[in-house]
Amino acid sequence: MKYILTIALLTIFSYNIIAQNQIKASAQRLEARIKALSQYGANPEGGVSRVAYSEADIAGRAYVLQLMRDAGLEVRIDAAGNIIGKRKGKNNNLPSIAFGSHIDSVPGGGNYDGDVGSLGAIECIELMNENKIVTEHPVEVFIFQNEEGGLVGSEAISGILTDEELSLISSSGKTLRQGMIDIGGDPNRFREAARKKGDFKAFLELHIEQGGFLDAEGINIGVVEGIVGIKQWMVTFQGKANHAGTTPMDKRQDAMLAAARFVVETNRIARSIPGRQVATNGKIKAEPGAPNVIPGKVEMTLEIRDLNFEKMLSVFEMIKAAAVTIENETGVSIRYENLNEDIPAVTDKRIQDMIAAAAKDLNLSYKYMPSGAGHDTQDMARIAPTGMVFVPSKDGISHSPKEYTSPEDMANGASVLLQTILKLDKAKF
Ligand code: HGY
Ligand code: MN
Ligand code: MN
Repeated sequence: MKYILTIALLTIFSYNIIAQNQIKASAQRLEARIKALSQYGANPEGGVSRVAYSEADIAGRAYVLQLMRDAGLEVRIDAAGNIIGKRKGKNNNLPSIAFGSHIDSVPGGGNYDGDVGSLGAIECIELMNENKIVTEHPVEVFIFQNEEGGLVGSEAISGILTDEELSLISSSGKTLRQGMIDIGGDPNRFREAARKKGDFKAFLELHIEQGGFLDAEGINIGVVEGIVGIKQWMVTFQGKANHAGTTPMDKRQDAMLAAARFVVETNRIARSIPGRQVATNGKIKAEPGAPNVIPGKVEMTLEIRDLNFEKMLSVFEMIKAAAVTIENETGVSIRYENLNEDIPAVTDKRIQDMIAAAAKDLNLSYKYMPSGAGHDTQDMARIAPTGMVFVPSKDGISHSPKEYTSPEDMANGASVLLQTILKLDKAKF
């Protein structure tokens, strides 16, 4: 009799293990929620312009906050304006397992960047509820504020946001200070949002790849090994406005000419050295901005990215050296103002391998790879071991209304995220 009972218990136990590591996220629920979220800031091209602190962002935040509440999370907005949902574990003295992403977008962006990781995190809570899973560790879902404007929310959580940064102007036209107030934070207390090393067992983020490797190779899951550093400057070209008709070509101090040559040099230098570094001039403003006036002043951004911070700085030095020639030949002065800096971050090898094992258990193909995009995870890596799960971006398109990830790929990512959380919950480290 005892023997039969043991076999019966073992069968139930092993069934439970098999069942638990085969839990599949709901592609339908994720698709419905991505569609619902995409209403907030929908643009005519089929994407979103849900820039941080805009009315659309505030409405989108209310939508995801309600989903979190409905999933039984204890939800709060921290002093920096991040949305945080907590689910108790069996032992709440243990550090949390944290996971999440962002829902703000770039101007003219897509419906998946950040949204897949945010809704995927909530999906994991739904799956825990449906499968009556209570983890040992408490878990926390994060929706970071203003990721696109410089990882602002995760900078606050990791304790590196500064008062000076609060005066920066965001894509919404508001200062970070005003934006933080508008989303329920308090710029006079934002430092209270900071969390310290040891608060989290780990931080995980599900995100679309935003590049084309997974899609081109037909691979389901990306195991992110590292995230590039990002450095951004505002470059000001100061020439002399003058009459476009009466000023001879050899008597001009044309700020637009200097800026145009700067763009060519940026591109040439970034391509001239081996490696994956990238450099971009993404935003430009010419003054006074009239067809019959030689531009006296141009403001243009420069952004450099690479997994190696020293290489980023050396590319910048090469561009500055080339700019001296431009100054001498155009009579236009060129100066640089730091805008934003995110250092490269490697993810935790143990967690990378948990993600790979989770994909394998779910019969999903996977590859280890770097991230060419910046993410909140690189800030969280300052205070916790981290892991990132990528899912394919169709044709590698992102930061565009044409951004697309299929419901099946979103669900695969959320299923892997849940299994990684459960593996972390049992892991001894
Ligand atoms: O710009 C980036 O890499 C990210 O999408 N914020
Ligand atoms: Mn993102
Ligand atoms: Mn982005």
